[in-house]
Amino acid sequence: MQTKKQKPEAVFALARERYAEQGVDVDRALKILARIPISLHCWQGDDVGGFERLGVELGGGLVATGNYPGKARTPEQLRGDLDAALSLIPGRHRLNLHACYGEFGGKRVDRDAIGPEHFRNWIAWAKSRGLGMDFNPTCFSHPKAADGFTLSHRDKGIRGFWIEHCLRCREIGAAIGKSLGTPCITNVWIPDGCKDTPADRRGPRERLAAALDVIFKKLLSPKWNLDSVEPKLFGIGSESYVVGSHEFYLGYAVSRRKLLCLDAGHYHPTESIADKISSVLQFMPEILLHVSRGVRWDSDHVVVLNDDLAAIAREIVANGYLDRVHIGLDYFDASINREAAWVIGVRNMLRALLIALLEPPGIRAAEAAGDFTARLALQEEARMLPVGAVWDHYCRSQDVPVGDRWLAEVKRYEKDVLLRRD
Ligand code: RNT
Ligand code: ZN
Repeated sequence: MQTKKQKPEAVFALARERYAEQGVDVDRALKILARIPISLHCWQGDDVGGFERLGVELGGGLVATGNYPGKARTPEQLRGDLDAALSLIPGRHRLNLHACYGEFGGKRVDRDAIGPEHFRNWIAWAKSRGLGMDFNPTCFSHPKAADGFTLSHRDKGIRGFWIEHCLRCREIGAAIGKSLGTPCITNVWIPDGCKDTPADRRGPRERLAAALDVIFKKLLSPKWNLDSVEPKLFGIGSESYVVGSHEFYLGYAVSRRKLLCLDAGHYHPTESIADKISSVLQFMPEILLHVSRGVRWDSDHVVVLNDDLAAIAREIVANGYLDRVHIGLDYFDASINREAAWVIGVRNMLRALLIALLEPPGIRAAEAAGDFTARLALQEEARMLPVGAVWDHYCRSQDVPVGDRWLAEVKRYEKDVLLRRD
């Protein structure tokens, strides 16, 4: 009779054999998976709130619906929540921080006055956990962004304010990268756009290109900071016109040698970013992904393991782009436990990568031989391969909960920590 301990490993051994029959080396796949960092977005922990206490609502067309109890209200709470989530996720990852999460010691420090010192605690926390960090200017939820324009604003003073903010964010990014010994990706996204048909589409785009050129003028070592720009087709309140559209930033990133950030929720609802990866990588060395899930008009639902996600992961892995594609998550759901939202999204991203790493080579071989019948047959058969047993083994070997056991941990954390906050 098998003991409880032996049984799961016996299941894994069978799965490994099954994959070996298909020409897949499971051990190699798991070694690669363990080295892929996912950048965890801090903003899922408090509905994109931050710690500035400006008394303004979430802006820029970003909406976090729901009022699930227990959201983090202090940096200590948010770091505690991130620790709790990370303990349920296999592998070593990164933290993606927004500028509005700085710590200002009760003082009012406006966005054009922030510096690395306001992020000291975050950097120390990341260092002690062995995490890399990424960074973002916060060009929304601010009185100077109230009319929906920032870097492309017609008013020179307002434009200058946001330019200064972004300049400082790059310096903070470089300070972060230097402290942690891994480049920080500083990603610029701005909400600028119009609800209704604009009379001038050209002016704001000319102003945005000029503002970005000022922001990126100072060269910073790519060892510490990498700049990226994030397009969007339309947003809530910018349905008719977005200054920083896909074509705008594609052209900008190619001509200025910047990273392009592809957000899965920023395109037409039937358009997938998976197909864009091998297109844009013909013309730029690296890109950033904001993995998200669009549903109808919302671009930021929790990432689930669907065909869209599998296709994104597959394009990265099958094309050998793991060192050129930086993977970050970007969603915010305030209607469910926020810890669970993080854990579900990251575990799904990793599972999608695992599926891609375990793809039977026969699929590509069939295509190369011109046998499209076999390609489709093998693609569909591959769906039933025992990836679950491999994933469970991976979680076990990384000392994180197997299967839905992480949920009990989240519920315990909710009862002991989160519910005591409200
Ligand atoms: C908004 C962009 C952007 C934000 C974060 C909070 O549509 O996706 O990346 O979600 O900066
Ligand atoms: Zn995004």
